[in-house]
Amino acid sequence: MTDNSLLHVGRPNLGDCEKFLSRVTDILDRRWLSNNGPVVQEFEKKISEILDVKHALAMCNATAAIEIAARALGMQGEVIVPSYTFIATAHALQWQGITPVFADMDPATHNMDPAKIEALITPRTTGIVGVHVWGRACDTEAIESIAAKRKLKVMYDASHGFGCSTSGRMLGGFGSCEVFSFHATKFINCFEGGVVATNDENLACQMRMMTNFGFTGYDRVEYLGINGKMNEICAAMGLTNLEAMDEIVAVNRRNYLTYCDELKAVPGISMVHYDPAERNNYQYVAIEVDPDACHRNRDEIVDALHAENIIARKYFWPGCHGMEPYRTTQPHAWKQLPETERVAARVIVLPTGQAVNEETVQRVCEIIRHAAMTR
Ligand code: T4K
Repeated sequence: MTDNSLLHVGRPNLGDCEKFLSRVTDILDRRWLSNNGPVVQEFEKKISEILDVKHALAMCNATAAIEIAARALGMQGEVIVPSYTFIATAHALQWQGITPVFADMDPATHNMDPAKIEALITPRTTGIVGVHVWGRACDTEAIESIAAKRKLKVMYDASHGFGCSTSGRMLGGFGSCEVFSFHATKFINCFEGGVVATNDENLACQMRMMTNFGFTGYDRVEYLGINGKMNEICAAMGLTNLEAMDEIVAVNRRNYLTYCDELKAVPGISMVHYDPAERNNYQYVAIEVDPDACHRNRDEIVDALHAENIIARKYFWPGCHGMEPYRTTQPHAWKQLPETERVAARVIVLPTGQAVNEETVQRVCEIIRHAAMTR
């Protein structure tokens, strides 16, 4: 797992380690380690400024944050989500006793296709959770217009989308709230962490209390709460990494452009592109393998990469609907998800971030080119 000869997808990006360690020393000196400490407050303030939202609530991870947000929004019964997402989106809902109902993707964007949503709405539907896959915004306008018409709640799993924009507006302020992940593998990490961003004062207040057992005062509990708090060390890591945000984007962008250049002439391989007119974090380099145009299929190319110690990933294959418990509880879901089934079997996510330089990208692409063009 920690073998440095392996090139992983998701190698953490790091800011100035000395700065982080000095923050840790301050935390230890202060003996204030958790429960809305000063570093968490500073982290929340920075995040709300970057996202241009009124409230940013730091939490222990994005999965717990989705659970808290869904519960605070009163989501229950059925909620529509894409199947093409990390399993946490669906699990967070199911863990709250909510049935995730899977909508198919638009193959052009890898995001939930709004045209597929209405047919899935039943009297039990209470909400929609959109996901900004790879940090590319899902169609917030279409989703929110369906939700308004059908009186549904909307929130977004923006786990991939920190620092990204749509139509020039930062992700974070759409729907009732948006949840970001600051897991080790994300563009900016807190070791583990999540943030809920919202402009809704009441919702923010309620989620803040729920994150701290429902306490509203020393001896007063007003909500069924949970412990969803972020600790001071995680916030210190987040603050330190935020200071390196521009540098990390520049490295990711350079890697992405090198991948684009190196792979552009390989038959059957296409890049998932980022719109240069938007702000992007370029944290995911995803390619699609067209088995009809390429000598090898996706799995064979991944095997070729793994054989050379490059641990490329098949995110998010086979889609949530193909994983338990949904595979058993919703055995016919796949019939409504032809694009998810097709595209999920084609995608490879390649290594990027600070652990990867142009030379490494060239080596990865040479292996792909060789595998794709020979039999
Ligand atoms: N919603 C979406 C759309 C998400 O993508 C995620 C998380 C969530 C919700 C939930 O967010 P959190 O609750 O985690 O905040 C990894 C991450 O664990 C997961 O957070 C992330 N999505 C997902 C896309 O990737 P796995 O199952 O692939 O993890 P694993 O252990 O295989 O690690 C991925 C790669 O990263 C490995 O090749 C090794 C490398 N790695 C990992 C860690 C932790 C390192 O090099 N260093 C490290 O410290 O899920």
